[in-house]
Amino acid sequence: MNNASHEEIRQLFNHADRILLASHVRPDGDAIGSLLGLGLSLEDAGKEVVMVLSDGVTANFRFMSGYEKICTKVSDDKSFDLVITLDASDPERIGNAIGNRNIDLNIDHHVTNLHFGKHNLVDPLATATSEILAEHLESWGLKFTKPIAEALLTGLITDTIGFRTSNMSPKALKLGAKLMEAGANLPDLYNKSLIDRSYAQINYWGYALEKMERKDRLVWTALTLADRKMAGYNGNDDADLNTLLSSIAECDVTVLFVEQNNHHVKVSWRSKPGFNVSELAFSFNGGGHPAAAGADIEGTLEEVKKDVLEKTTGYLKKITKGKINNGN
Ligand SMILES: [Mn+2]
Repeated sequence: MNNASHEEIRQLFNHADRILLASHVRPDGDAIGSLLGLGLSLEDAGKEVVMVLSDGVTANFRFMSGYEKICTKVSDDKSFDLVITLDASDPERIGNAIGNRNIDLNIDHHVTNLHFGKHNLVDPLATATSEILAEHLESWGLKFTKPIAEALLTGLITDTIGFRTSNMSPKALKLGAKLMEAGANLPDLYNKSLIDRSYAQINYWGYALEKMERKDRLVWTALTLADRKMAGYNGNDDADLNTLLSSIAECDVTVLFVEQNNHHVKVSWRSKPGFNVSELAFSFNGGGHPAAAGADIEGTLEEVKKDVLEKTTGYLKKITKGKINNGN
């Protein structure tokens, strides 16, 4: 599956006036950062740009300049010369934000990406979609300004949880430095995107932590709709509880169930090095990275929990057995 050349991408941008950009549901820092990074740079190049996220910008990322330009839906009768998705491994991840438009350019770093665009730029070695943009924006004829550098550095910081995920590379660190040189303030963005939390968010964690369970080296818990209501938490995301769960030393894999409206559950897996939870997510039509993956699964919380825990336990048994057989 071939990637588009940088010259091809430059030509796509040159020949388009009206450009639609979208990223995934329950947006994280990289979804918002890559969307704003590319969107604002195309706007600076004189293009008419529409940026869309079907869930909008979560409250904790509203420090990013230009976020208010992001809308939640584009009317079906509006036409565009170019439709771009960012940080989405699968068109379903975009939600209903762009209707059934064809996707011209798919820029992403998930190893499970389905290469669904007419043109694709997928780099699974990149730590973030924002990293791909930081590396190539200039070769596409676009420029960095301070807000663009801030958006991309936020994406890089959040997807690497502060430059510490196992896929971290010298290249990502160098591109981080390049973004700092373009005006982004690392400590400030680090604090705003990874450290600052709301009272409701921590309170929401409390409900899930009370229910946390453990079997061998597997830990799991759930955030229910009732918990969300009681804690007064506004988002439908994991409230970054995954970061806390993955810090538990005694486990290899953690699973978090986030109950959504309309009979479906968002499931996310986190794993230690040596495990690949993206395979598990993929088997539930989800996707992600070896150490962090997720899927949206139809069913009640109890049904989904049973199915997911069964498959995850089976996967862990298979891997552990393989490790023993290999003598390591
Ligand atoms: Mn990402």
